[in-house]
Amino acid sequence: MLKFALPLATMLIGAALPVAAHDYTFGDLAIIHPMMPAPAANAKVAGGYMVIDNKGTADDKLLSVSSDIGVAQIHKSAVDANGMATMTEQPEVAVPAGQTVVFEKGGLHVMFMDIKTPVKEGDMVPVTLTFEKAGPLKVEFMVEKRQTEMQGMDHSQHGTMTPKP
Ligand SMILES: [Cu+2]
Repeated sequence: MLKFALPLATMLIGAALPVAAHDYTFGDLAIIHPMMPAPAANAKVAGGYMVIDNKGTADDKLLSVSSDIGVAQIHKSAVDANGMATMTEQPEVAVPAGQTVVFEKGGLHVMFMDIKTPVKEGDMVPVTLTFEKAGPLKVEFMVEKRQTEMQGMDHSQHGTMTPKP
């Protein structure tokens, strides 16, 4: 019986992973549910989202993000006075003491570009988040089901974007 029960249990755990929330705690910082919607086949860009919770009494700053799958940058989406959607690279993101910073569609996000290693739903993508005080923290972005066309439009303009040095 055990011979058959073990693979079944493994399969069930494997199936449950992609929908499970996950988070990381490093001292006073919590990185909650870092994820990216699965990019379209052959797409070279993807957005990454998460919540950063600073439970401490000292301010910190997210200075950079990096990943082996390609180029990673911190971006912020906004709509300008003319109603045009814009995206700008952020040199840093303040994570003040006692506050929560949300990376979400239409706002702050991690931008993965020039993706060289294909990613698909269910993958866990290692990403290093480097903070001014907390230092480099390693997390994994969970690749989730691809979102609607709105999500694709959100990042379509990145197709021709070249990363700055
Ligand atoms: Cu972006």
